[in-house]
Amino acid sequence: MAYDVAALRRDFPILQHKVHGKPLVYLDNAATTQKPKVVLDVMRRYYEEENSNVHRGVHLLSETATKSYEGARETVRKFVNARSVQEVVFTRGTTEAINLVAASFGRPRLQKGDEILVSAMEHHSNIVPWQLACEATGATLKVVPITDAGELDMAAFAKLLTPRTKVFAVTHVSNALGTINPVKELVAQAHAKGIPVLVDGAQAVPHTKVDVQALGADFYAFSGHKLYGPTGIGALVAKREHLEAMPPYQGGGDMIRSVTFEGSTWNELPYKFEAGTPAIAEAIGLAAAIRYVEGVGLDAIAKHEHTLLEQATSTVTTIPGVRVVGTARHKAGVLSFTVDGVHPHDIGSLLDRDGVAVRTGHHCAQPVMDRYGLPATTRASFGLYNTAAEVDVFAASLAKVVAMFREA
Ligand code: C6P
Repeated sequence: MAYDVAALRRDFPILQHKVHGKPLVYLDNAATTQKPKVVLDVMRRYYEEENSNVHRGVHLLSETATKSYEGARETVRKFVNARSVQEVVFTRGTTEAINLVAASFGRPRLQKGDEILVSAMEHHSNIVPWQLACEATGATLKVVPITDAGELDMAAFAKLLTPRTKVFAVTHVSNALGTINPVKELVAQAHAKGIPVLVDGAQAVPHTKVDVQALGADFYAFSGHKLYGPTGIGALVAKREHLEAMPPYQGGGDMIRSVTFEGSTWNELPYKFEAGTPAIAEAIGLAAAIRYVEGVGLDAIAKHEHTLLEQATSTVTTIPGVRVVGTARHKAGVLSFTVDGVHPHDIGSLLDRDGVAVRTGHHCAQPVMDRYGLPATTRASFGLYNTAAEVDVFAASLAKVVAMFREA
């Protein structure tokens, strides 16, 4: 079946809105995606018809809410092909998932002389939690360098895997460069030396089919809001043997088996890691988003976004002074660029006047900017509902902005 982008756009109410009197051209999908009506409807219906706390009540509403919440977990499990629902921990998002692993898996295993290995293209969420773990334990953070094109330096990576390395944490897809990393190969190399691997999948799950068993990752983290789902929900998918060995991350209701003042014992997986009332409506919304994305088809989405990326790359590079940052062989729908003599914030503000939403700045990846000696870039990122006509509007607006600065 042909990819019917016009029909898909009708599923997203916000895309019918105008900004500054112009049709919205939303190219900030790497920051967060818009939500289809099915996600909004399912959350509204939950609050109107099922709202109740989960795992607690014997009354019908609580049982219904629990069923929906646990059903959402099964949807996530199937989506990434985890072995069991016990390996799917709901979190607030990627950031919380990585903090959980750094705190509960990292810290107890680390001591002075140990190393955590990350890459030079990580989001701050996959750097700072590890820095905190290093500070607390005396371990050291090591960094796999990247090439000028924005690919991992595989030779350096191989050398940096040593008996001191206790965890390798790497992004599946870079939010600042668009690079798709060869995760399966990275995991295989790390595992060959007995090193567990955390994969930050925040930018991967919306654009590519993820099979955690095939990848072999020990931990896989992602956020719902980049996957056309709500904010405040995401998942840590982790091998059961790790989760069993790890202490709880937070204490509170639902994560305990028994509590006395002398001590407490922990609930079974995955509840041991879900303290307090969870984001119930959001989990249900995430499941609806997953069903929606699967209905469209991840392969079709990836192909569509790749076409837009190629169109955008070839068009903007004809504009004088435009330089693409991140030219890896395998890229998701992220186009970061600079324009000689024009600050990205000026570009972003002027594009906005034409209705074009892009992100400017360091994209929460300051070390990437440092690697290329840049303070910031402009980033256009594509989603399943973007069109070739929108790419033309973006490119024409950018050409106008650049011409304006040239004349000034
Ligand atoms: N990147 C961007 O504009 P949270 O905030 O927990 O949902 O996701 C954090 C995160 C982790 N890893 C990667 C690769 C990411 O891209 C992000 C979020 C957004 O690029 C917001 S900073």
